[in-house]
Amino acid sequence: MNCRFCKTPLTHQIINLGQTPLANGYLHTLADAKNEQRYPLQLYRCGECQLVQLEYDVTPEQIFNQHYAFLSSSSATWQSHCAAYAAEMQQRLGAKQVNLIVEVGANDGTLLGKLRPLSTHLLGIDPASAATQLATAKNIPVITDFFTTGLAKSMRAEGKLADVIVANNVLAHVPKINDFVEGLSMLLQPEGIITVEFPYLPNIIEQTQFDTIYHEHYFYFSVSVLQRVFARYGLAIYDLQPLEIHGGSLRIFVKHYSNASLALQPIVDAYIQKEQKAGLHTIAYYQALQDRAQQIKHAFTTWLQEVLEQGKKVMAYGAAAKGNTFLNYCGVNATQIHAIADVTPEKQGKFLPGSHIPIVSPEAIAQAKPDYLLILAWNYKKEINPKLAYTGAWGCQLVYFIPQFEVYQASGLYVP
Ligand code: DWN
Repeated sequence: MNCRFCKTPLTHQIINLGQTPLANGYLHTLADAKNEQRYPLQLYRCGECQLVQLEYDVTPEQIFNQHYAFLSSSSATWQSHCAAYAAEMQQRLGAKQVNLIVEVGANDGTLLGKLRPLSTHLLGIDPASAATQLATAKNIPVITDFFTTGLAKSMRAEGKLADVIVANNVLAHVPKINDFVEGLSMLLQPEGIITVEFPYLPNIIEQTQFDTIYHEHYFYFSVSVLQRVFARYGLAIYDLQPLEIHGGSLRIFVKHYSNASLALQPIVDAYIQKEQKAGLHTIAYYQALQDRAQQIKHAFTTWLQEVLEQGKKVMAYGAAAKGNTFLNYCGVNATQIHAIADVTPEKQGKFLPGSHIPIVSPEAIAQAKPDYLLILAWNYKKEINPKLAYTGAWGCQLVYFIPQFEVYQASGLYVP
């Protein structure tokens, strides 16, 4: 595979997570397992432009289709994150409404719905039809398709240039990054703003968040690399904000270089200097990730075997895509974890990809009374721990393995 940005052959493998099914490819029935495809999940760094990316391309059409299961509305944390984004943009845009806000990767319209007061027109673009149907039901105009330069050109020809383009948690999901960023540049008004959010690469490496690696995440970004990608299309990162969401993300703000109001904030250069000092441009920086992931795998599988031999019952909670990377890398299945609870109605009754663990509603927890709940949506700990406090009534313990092994008495008390 060649680098998707600069076309240099990829030679530096960072971590190999084996052959895994699509992390959001939930099975409707166990019979579907016979058709389940597995693909190489290997992370590489381009030795030329430093872009960190998957070595193998599962096509977006195979991922973002009518079966794509992620929904933005699935957690209160994400909903409040979207509300905070709307408040931030309100402050940056001022009281006057803009004409058009476009969200690429609009999913079910959760975020666009919160931006209604900021713009006279909204438009969502997303290829996942199950999600865009929910956006349409909220009276949000959507185009159920991939965002490309072709779509940007046709919108430009119709005079539909965007004052704001929201590309939060989508740039990392697009293998044709050059076409995508060129399209953003084409669609953006001369004075417009683009925002992009993504899990920040140093957090993934330094906190061993290897479960964030899955086939729909083609890229893992640093500020230094993204600045170069945007510069190729006359765009510049001029401001950024660190975010807690998804284990530690960044929100970057981008304008045309030619934009007279462009003012580079010191924080951008500070991050670039910090990345240089940490050595993100060196092989050594990434070297220990595979070992640390292996250590977490060993700790988890040893713990699981011990508690099962003691006759304990283990359930999981939070059927997140990242949880499937974790379970499949650890080789765990439904003979060990007999069910996973999840609040998302569209996931209940289905089965996890690879492990084939059945997904049940949270109500099933009180019936099963597990001794342990393995929390796979660890990035939502603050929301989940209080929600599961009731399981302390029968002594249940909440177990986390990423970013490190932690056990909580379900009443929220940390068990050292
Ligand atoms: O890039 C992406 C990020 C933004 O979100 C997508 N590729 C997919 C997704 O990542 P994820 O799959 O790791 O996170 P989710 O999809 O938000 O997974 C969380 C799961 O946990 C959902 O299925 C909902 C569930 N959940 C729950 O059952 N109880 C979540 C919370 C907070 C809860 O209290």
